[in-house]
Amino acid sequence: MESPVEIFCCYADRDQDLLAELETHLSPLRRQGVIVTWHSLNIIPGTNAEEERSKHLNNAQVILLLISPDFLASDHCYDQEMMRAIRRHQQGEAVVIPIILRPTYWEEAPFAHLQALPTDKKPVVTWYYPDEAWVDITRGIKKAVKELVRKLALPSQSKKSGVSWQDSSREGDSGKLAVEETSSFDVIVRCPCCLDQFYVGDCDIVSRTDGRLLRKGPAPNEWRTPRRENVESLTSPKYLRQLAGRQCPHCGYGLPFNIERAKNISLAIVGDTYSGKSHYIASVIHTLRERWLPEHRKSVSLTCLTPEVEHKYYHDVIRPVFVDKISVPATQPTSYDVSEPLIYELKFKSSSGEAPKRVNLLFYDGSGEDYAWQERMVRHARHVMYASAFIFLIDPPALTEVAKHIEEANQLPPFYLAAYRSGRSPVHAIKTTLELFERYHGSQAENLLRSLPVAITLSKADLFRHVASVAPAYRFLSHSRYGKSLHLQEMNAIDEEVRTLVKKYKGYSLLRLSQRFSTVSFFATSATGCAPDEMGRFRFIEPYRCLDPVLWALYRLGVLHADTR
Ligand SMILES: Nc1nc2c(ncn2[C@@H]2O[C@H](COP(=O)(O)OP(=O)(O)OP(=O)(O)O)[C@@H](O)[C@H]2O)c(=O)[nH]1
Ligand SMILES: [Mg+2]
Repeated sequence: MESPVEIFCCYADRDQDLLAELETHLSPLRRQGVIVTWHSLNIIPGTNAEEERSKHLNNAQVILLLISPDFLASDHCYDQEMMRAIRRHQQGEAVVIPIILRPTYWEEAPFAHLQALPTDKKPVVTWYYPDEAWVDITRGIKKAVKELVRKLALPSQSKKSGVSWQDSSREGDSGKLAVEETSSFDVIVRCPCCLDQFYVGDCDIVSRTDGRLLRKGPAPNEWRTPRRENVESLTSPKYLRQLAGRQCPHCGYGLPFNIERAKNISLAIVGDTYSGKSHYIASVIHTLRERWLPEHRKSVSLTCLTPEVEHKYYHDVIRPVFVDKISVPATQPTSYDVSEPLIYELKFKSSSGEAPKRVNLLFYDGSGEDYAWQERMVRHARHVMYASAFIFLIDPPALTEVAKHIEEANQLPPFYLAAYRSGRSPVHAIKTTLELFERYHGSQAENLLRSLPVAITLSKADLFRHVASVAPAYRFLSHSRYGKSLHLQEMNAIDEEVRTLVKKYKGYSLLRLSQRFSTVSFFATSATGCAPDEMGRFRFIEPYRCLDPVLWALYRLGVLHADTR
């Protein structure tokens, strides 16, 4: 909620003095911007009083009934305002709080069942120190407002989500890449590391130059709403000099600087051990930087928001594969509960002078063992449950018939195929993911899965060159063109090709499983372009089609336009 809660006060004319007292005691909440109050004395002479009154009565989120014998005796207060207020309360549109001003016989009134103030319903004027009664009332109102804000905050988050996706199915938008922003702030976000949700306003702000705490988040017993609603920007010179950033209030993870402004898109790259995940992620990053970005430099920029994670990934995977041309070892199953993803910001420049639109792409490189068992996945690879899209990698020789044909072709050293025989079905990792996703999301799972893009991807597509019966003319064995827009037709043709291939090699379980998804497409990619030798060395590194599943998912999520012709 951005605006203060509007409070309407119903009172009898004879209680004007007590209304003034109440107004005075509520002034701290008004100053904090938590509430605004309205009553008939606010009516400007010359305006239509009745219209004004009913407009505010119908809009207020909290309605105070100032109860006294005069209130109950007044037809206007009783029949018009009070009854209307109670109806709104019953319909869940407003919260009604009776405030007992003077001794009154109200036990049988229509509001008798509502929680009244002050505490113990002792009329204000009967308190020895009436100020104490007003303080008690102010506290009660603050508590009610806080509860109301808490209830309203979660649904309002989806309306405020930073990016509203374009209807990217429109034709004729070729040559454009775009996202649209509706509002500049998300108040509630999910930590990319521990994956818990939190209010951005609750975060500590720390210096990224010397680690100093610059501003502590509100304490648990503090009135948090103002800081949650008015998230402090980090663009002031004071913060910029310190490269200030926020920290997750749950796990202390240093959040990307744009956490509240960019939509986080988590591309879950899931596959069994040896399916090629690490080489694939390295190749996606390499291709994004070296091939895709140069084509779009005028309209998009790509920035790594996790330089330390990238540095380690560069050292462990990207440099060995792309510079030294050697294969990297299997990713070890993690013993940590949380894993830090690689995060890249895609910033779309705007020609109209508006603020640039941003999305963050999140990549988690997990071990195949962590995707093979629900018990491990739920601890070490929970990100799959919050995925924006899935890229399932299938190792072609995991399909028995493909392995047989490669063996017969006798072009690869035997050690190469031996490694594939993990004994698990080629669809094991997909099934485990699906089961956990359904278990976690319950009745929502079907709906979520309907809209989630799922790219079923044969990794190591270069291996098909060793299978004599695969025509070299297959499109997936050619390089992608990363022109101005996405070539959807070509992707659809590859989807057909790969489905036919999977059928030909009797990958029926994979085809059956694919029917569980509504937004699904088949791909074939090669992260390296060739297989490593016995020493793990590649003759050359020439990835192809690795970006296809990523770009397709971004298109399906409405981030990118496609050339649909
Ligand atoms: N022919 C070929 N081999 C590949 C390709 N990508 C990876 N490999 C080989 O496949 C093996 C497994 O690749 P990884 O990327 O380590 O597989 P992973 O899915 O990360 O495996 P885990 O980390 O154990 O879960 C390595 O020996 C790679 O050299 C490819 O595009 N083509
Ligand atoms: Mg790996």
